Amino acid sequence: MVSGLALYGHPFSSYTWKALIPLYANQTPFEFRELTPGDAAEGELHARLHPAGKFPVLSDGDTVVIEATAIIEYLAVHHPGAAPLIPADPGEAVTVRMMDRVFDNYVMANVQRVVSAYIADGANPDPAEVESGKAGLLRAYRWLERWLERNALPPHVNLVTCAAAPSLFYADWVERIPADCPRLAGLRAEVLALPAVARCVDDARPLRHYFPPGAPDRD
Ligand SMILES: N[C@@H](CCC(=O)N[C@@H](CS)C(=O)NCC(=O)O)C(=O)O
Repeated sequence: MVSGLALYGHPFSSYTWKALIPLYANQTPFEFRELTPGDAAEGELHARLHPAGKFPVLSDGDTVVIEATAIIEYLAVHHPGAAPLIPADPGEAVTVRMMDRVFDNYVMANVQRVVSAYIADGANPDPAEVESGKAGLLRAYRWLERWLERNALPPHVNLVTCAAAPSLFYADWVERIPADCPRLAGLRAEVLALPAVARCVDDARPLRHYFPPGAPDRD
């Protein structure tokens, strides 16, 4: 067990970014425990920390927090900083939590569906999985475009930004945000410009060749 705050994850992992963004935004001191197959941290992850060996995982002394959303909620309560990760207003907090679920369940999940098909067979990914994932992304894009007609994200890091930034970053690589979703494309550009997000993007830049469907030459 590490004393103090430690985050287990990988610099190319979208959900690791989701937990890193609030830590960077609030300049919270922590140790990053990068997971490498076969190393001690990875062994600990599978043996003890996570029921499915997934990451990120936050440890804070004897406390272990899994699930990126719960990590952000935990940071908001126990390690608050300048960026208000969860709005103080209960009504606004409901919206923020709802949108966090939208980005995880309907954007990131569809990215993972396509990526998993390429991990299973890079040369011949299951076309049904790829098509379903891409169709799901387009549905989510159009829903988000309509939501953005009446709503906006705050110009600082909060729970929604943490979910939106990595999911939109990778989603656009899998299925480009179409021209009829200009608000969503604008939101992607805005969140990627936040310093905490740009740091994650830059740190992962040397690893792009690992992106299973192939990374485009942009961003
Ligand atoms: N619901 C989890 C999802 C975490 C997740 O899917 N993490 C991926 C990395 S981005 C992972 O652990 N992949 C390795 C695996 O599934 O074994 C969360 O929000 O933390």
